[in-house]
Amino acid sequence: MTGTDPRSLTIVGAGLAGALLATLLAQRGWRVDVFERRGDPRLHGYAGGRSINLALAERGLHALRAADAADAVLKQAVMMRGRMVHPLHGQPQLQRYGRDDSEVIWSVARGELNITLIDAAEAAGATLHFDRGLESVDFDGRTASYRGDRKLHTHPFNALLGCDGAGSTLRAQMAARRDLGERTEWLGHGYKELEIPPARDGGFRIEPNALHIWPRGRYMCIALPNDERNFTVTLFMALHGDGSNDDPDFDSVATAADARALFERDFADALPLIPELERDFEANPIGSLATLRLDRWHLGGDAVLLGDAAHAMVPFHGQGMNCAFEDCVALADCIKSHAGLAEAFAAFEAARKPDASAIQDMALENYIEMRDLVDDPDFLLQQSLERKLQERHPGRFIPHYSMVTFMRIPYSVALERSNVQRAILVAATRGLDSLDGVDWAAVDAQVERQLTPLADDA
Ligand code: FAD
Ligand code: 8R5
Repeated sequence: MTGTDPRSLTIVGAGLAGALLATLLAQRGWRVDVFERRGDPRLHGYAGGRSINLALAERGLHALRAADAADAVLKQAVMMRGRMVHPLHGQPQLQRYGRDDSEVIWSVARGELNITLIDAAEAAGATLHFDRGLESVDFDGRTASYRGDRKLHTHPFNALLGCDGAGSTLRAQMAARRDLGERTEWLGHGYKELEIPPARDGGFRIEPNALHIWPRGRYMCIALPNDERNFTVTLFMALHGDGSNDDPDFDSVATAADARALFERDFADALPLIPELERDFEANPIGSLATLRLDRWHLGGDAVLLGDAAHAMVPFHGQGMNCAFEDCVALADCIKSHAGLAEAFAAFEAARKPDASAIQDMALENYIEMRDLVDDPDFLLQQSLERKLQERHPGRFIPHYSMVTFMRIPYSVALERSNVQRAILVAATRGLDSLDGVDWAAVDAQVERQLTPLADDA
């Protein structure tokens, strides 16, 4: 056991961030202990059991490359080239995310990904302690107590790195020492997971290489492919009605029969794909959605938070894990380049807080885009102009989605540039129904004036 050895670090949580951070730090010569509340997923299967998949993009992939884990993860991933938009009436249409198959996102199974990262952490020399849930921290005595095997286990620490997710116990323990300025902004919408199983012949029932979206205005369904040839469908809608419209909500769609009626009316092409709709709807809980903001992520050199524990976000940009992975690389770099941990944690917080806040805001905005705009003619015209301007101004005008998903420029820079670009797109297409009437000279001049070129390696 490492304890107060100044070359040792204690990570709380062996989820996605914890396991990756353990790998990066162990590779750099730190003695790393990781305490995880759940059992070892390699022995007991992944907690929850359901196959949940996540979209992995360039930021996350880059971090996995740093831990030499990218190839193992991509081997089990399904490529998603774009959004397959399923309108209420008419045929589904693929909207590509990028210019070609080098600009895609990847659907990965959370359980397999976590296991790959836990293996990498152990191979790099980290020590994992499963069935050990952090319960309390004595910052003065520099010990932490973990519950497991029906006992409390107390271990000394040099510093605690909080990767224990949105409901972080370490965050609560830090907050008891010092006000972290914590706010939770509830979205007021929830989600429910359903499943499209493989076809009778064992293949995929719908296009596998896409992220499917059924946009319905103020609510939607999405589906991500799994390498087992099934899809995880997620229904997002308001928790409660506000009386201003007839939209469904989780109060009024409460029973399995209500869910069937909703799908018959609004998701008719998806309904025959979900044979266990009733069972899924009754068995799976309603997930909640919120943005968590903190003023402070660290307590001197004693403890620091990262990933969901520091900045949980709504899921609509598919960036929670990608951002958490980017945090891991940033924190490992700060620890390497600063003499003391207090300085390292402060530098990490200063560098990453504006970026976390930017992706939190962009994730909220992307709900509107996904549920409402993806089949809106004005929005589609703005998107086609966005692509034209990318061709006309390479390295200068870069589509919003690409900056977030295919590049590693800071999220805060992506947000700032997206706002400038959106104003240009909206103004240039106002009143038009095709790009024929665009005043190219004026638009080109605006682009040149308002946007600086980005470096090639951004
Ligand atoms: P987690 O992965 O949640 O890990 C926290 C770990 O800490 C867990 O292992 C937990 O058991 C452990 N723990 C908790 N409390 C304690 C304690 N007291 N002591 C010890 N251990 C503890 N992000 C994307 O980028 N793309 C997506 O497509 C995407 N899809 C998602 C789909 C779903 C259904 C959900 C719920 C989230 C999705 N996300 C996605 C977000 C992503 O899952 C999170 O942002 C990411 O997992 C954050 O990593 P983390 O390590 O901070 O937290
Ligand atoms: N997370 C995602 C995107 C953006 C897709 C696009 C959106 C489910 C709980 Cl809602 C969502 C995206 O703009 O076309 N990329 O990846 C993942 C998403 O939801 C995940 C699966 C989810 C939390 C439930």
